[in-house]
Amino acid sequence: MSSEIPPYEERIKWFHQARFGIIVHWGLYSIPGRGEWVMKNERIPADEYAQLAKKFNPKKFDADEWAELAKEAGAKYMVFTTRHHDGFCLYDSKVSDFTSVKTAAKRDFVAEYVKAVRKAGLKVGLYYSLLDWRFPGFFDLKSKPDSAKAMVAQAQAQIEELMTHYGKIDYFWYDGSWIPGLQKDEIAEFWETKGINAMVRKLQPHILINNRSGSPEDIDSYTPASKINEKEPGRGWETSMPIGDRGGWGYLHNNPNMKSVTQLIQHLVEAAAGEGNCLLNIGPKPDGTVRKEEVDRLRAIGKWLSANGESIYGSERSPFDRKMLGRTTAKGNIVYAHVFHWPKQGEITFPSIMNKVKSATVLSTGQQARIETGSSCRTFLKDLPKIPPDPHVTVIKMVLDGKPEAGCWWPSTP
Ligand code: JFZ
Repeated sequence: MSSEIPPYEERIKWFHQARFGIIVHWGLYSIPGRGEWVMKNERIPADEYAQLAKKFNPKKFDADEWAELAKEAGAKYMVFTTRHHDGFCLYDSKVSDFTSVKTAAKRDFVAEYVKAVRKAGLKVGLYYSLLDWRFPGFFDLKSKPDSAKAMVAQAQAQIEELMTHYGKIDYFWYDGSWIPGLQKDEIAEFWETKGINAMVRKLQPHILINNRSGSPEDIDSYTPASKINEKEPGRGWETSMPIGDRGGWGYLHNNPNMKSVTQLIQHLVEAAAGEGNCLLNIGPKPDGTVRKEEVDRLRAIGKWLSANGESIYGSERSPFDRKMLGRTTAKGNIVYAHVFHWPKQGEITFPSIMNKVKSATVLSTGQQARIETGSSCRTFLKDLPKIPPDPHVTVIKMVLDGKPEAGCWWPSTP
């Protein structure tokens, strides 16, 4: 591997093409099925929690199945929890005995995952939590500085292992950099983030790194509280969310509040409209299989993407914003209108398009709309079906005579 770090514009290319990824939360916490924060939320002592490792022997774990499912969903990359806040490694670590290799399973799940994801032709992402709840120093930095130091040393060593033992890694997804009692601007110094990331980039020059290590790095990765926030053009950003509700990313035994396929597709469209990515989470069962509710949704998204992916992968921003109607993306001279709320007349009005619209076609069916222009710079698409052609989100592809140009602010009527 060459040690030259390619420029940002080069490294970020695949990420902007991808638009859709799958993150997997899976580990010891999948056994109790009360979410990945169960250890802390229920104040389970570390030695008691560690007993779960004796039971963790997922015979049905099949990394190829995960990777094939992600591919079927139309995702272009995956991210996997190599180690969450509980400290349990799903891979072989020289600096810890609390791993899936040294306990009941005796397997390196990260190795299996990386191999399968690569085989499926997807980009490989690794999630790693810096913090580890087993270290008392995490909770009490001041009076237990040695424990805190040991936690930092562990993170540095384990990240080096992850970056050394599994071949090319495309995306490093940090999490858990916060420390009780430390301010945001003290985090990077505590973890020695600069040094770790320099090491990561030396070992993996092409890698993308997210912004959760106390340093902005390559990608803004966040979970929206309500609305999705776009970042400045060029910058890679990603909105991550579970398919279920906010109750947890790891397996939840009863999780009736799953997002609908339509909701999930709309999230993806919204991210794509802002030139960002949607990273959707699944929380497989303790035996390694993915629950039916998640499988069904991923397959439905994949079906939608196979008909409409042209408007999503590699999407650019379009200047014609119609939030009441849906969201638009663009690609060169083409604009894609994603209609969330199909009008009952089967007629759609677009204001402000200064270009000539050469054609307007329902992407999934090929049906052409009749195009009319009216006063006040309106473009009317007519003769469309009264019932939305796609039950989730219908995409209309408009070919313009040049780069999309918005203008003519109402009520001015040239
Ligand atoms: C973190 C974890 O604590 C959680 O268990 C899960 O792994 C998730 C993906 O990441 O939770 C966060 C951390 C940061 C934000 C949201 C959830 N954030 O900045 O919006």
